[in-house]
Amino acid sequence: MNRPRLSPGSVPAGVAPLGYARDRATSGIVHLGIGAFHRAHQAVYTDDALAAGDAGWGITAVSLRSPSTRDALMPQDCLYMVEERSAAGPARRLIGAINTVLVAPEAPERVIAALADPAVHIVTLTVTEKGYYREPAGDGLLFDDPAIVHDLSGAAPRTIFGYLAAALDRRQAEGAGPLTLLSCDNLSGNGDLLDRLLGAFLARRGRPVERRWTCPNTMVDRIVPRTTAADRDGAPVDDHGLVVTEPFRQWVIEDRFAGPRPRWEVGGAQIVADVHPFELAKLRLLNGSHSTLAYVGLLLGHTYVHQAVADPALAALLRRQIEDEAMPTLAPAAGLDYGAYADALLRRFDNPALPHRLDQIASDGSQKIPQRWLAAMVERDARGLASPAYLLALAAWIVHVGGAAGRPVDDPLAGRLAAIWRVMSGDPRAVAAAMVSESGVFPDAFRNSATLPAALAATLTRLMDGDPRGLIAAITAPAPID
Ligand code: CS2
Repeated sequence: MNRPRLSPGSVPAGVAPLGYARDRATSGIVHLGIGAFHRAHQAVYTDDALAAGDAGWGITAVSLRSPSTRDALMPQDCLYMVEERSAAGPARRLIGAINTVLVAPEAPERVIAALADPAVHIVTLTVTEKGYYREPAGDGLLFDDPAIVHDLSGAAPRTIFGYLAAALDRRQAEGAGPLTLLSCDNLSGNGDLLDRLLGAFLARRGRPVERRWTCPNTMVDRIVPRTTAADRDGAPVDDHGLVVTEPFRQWVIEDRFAGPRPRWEVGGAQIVADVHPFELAKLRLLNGSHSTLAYVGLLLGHTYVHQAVADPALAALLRRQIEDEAMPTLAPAAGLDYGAYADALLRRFDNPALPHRLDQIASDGSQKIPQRWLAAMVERDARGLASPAYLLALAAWIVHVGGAAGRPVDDPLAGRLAAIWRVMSGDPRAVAAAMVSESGVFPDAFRNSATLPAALAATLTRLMDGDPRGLIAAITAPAPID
């Protein structure tokens, strides 16, 4: 296909242009972990603020691993399109908020210099759950992880902690202003967690640095599947940075900035006193449902989210999980209608115009399920409540990490999880027990529960009997009326 490469001079008709003149010389924000999500979320809110006249807030984006995003974006002046997909057809918009992309392993010093630049006031992060090197079952820093050991040695950093520590040192030495560190990952209390883990890293390093940063909690939401070659081929211009997403987006940020910030609220961001209820609802209702659709959906032979929610059995299971098991763990909060939220998210999942692969969501489950399912399960257990839908999802996760379908398991703990299956020779009761006690994923309250480990073993045994639909039907059958 002979189409021009996206550039300032080749923006096709029908693509909403930038609403401001770019100044790529100044960045007020450094973003760690440039991927599709950041480009479809925080960069869009920043673009809105730039268009509203908040100059100087461009983004220096950092890839902590691969050069691919830099190689895609730099030849097109870091311009790219966001394509919103719905039944109404695609809506495309140009984004110019990213000034430059650095590849950390190639130029660690440039990354530290960017973070230490006095013009930078905010560091945003989307490094995925595993980028925080936390113990999944607890919240401590994985001091034994080779990357953390490496960063503690003072060599050129590899993790967010090494980079942030080096930047804080330099900012202190050079008298730069305070920093707001904004975690935008799907973790419970993401800002507090970042603060705690960074504090643990700095304490272990043994060299104090003056505390001149804040870590507000945030809730981020937008469904952004990985861009495919077909997506790129369907665009009106050759855009190597294209991201496809849904029309919906939400960003709730705790009002605890250390210094100035762009007016992200002009793009719809909510700046609030307490993010916790928003974050819990999002993790337990949206992300928790996503993970259930992923593991149970793959087991039932589905490929995409929209197919999985169209399967009546799976839809019934999901309703059970959302309404009967997750929602009762959410305390009433002003301005939050959980029923309406759940209905809206089921409509968002049912979006065939935006195919979202279940195996993408299934990745890194060991890092995701503690805050998506296990926290709610142990809370229910403490109140004497059973969680059959969650248990089935959890059993499906265990089947998934056993590699049953011959699919590669994409998870930092894949080796450990596969070893549990091997050592236990696939015996469901033994596998369930060892997953709970040895995987490092389950919190103490789960491991020590008088009911949960046994209930999980029973559910896994029934699931492996080979009739998942029968098991779903048994769980979702309406209660007999007597
Ligand atoms: C998904 C999330 O991949 C996953 O695990 O659950 O990325 C989800 O699409 C976003 O959190 C939506 O905001």
